[in-house]
Amino acid sequence: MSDKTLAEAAQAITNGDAEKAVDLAKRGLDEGIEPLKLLDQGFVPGINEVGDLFSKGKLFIPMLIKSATAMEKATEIINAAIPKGEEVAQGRVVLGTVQGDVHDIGKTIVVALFKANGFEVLDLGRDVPNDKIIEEAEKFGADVIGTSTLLTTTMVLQKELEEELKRAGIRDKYKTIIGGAPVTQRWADRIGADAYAHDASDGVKKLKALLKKG
Ligand code: B1M
Repeated sequence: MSDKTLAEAAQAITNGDAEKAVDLAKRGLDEGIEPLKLLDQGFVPGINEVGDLFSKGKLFIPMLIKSATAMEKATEIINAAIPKGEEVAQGRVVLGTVQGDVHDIGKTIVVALFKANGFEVLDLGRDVPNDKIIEEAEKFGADVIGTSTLLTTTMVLQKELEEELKRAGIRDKYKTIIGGAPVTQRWADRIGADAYAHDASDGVKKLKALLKKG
């Protein structure tokens, strides 16, 4: 039963059918499918297929937007179903998608999972300038600054954030974590970020490790 729901979830995204995606998100949760499984094995393969078709020129912007809307609506329901973490004060994280980039579906999943694991998270949203990220981190008393980017053209903003923190003399106050589809461990090493995470669960692991080191 649940395999059928997962396959249908992917299909609803490739069809750009928001109503169906919402129904399937609810149905999947009712069937007892774990929220992350529902995303990773249901909806995410659907949006990845859309991305592949788009890059091959077999699908165009209006359909990309329809599929993205369906994905956003389904993700909203599933994120809300991720169990809320106990306030165990694991640490404070400021997180956003870098300036010039409006992709936020993955970032929002990361935020939900960080919160579920007891981290206090300030979600700055998408298209956020680096100076705003730093200003908010200072005000929030963050331990960690996280950035997401899905565009190769905006990855450089993650590098510039490292540089801005150094210039301001506050790089040592924070740990930094980066993610997003084109981002790699190699990029993290190159720009001097403290951690890279390939998905939301990996992000939680990396965050815990970062804060343990002190
Ligand atoms: Co666009 N888009 N898009 N898009 N889009 C990509 C990224 C692209 C790869 C598609 C393609 O060509 N195959 C391509 C980028 C190419 C490149 O840079 N090399 C692309 C393009 C070109 C564009 C536009 C330029 C198109 C245009 O207008 N001509 C435009 C850019 C606008 C802008 O930002 N300035 C654009 C617009 C859009 C939409 C608005 C329609 C929509 C976004 C809606 C939204 O986010 N609210 C959209 C979508 C949906 C996609 C694809 C299809 C799917 C992205 C997604 O949501 N994935 C994407 C193709 C793809 O990636 N396969 C594509 C699902 C999500 C769960 O995964 O975001 O990777 P992801 O997040 C994961 C991990 O990466 C990680 O954990 C998450 C959960 O597991 N992670 C972190 C992410 N952030 C993290 C942070 C961490 C840790 C882990 O710590 C801080």
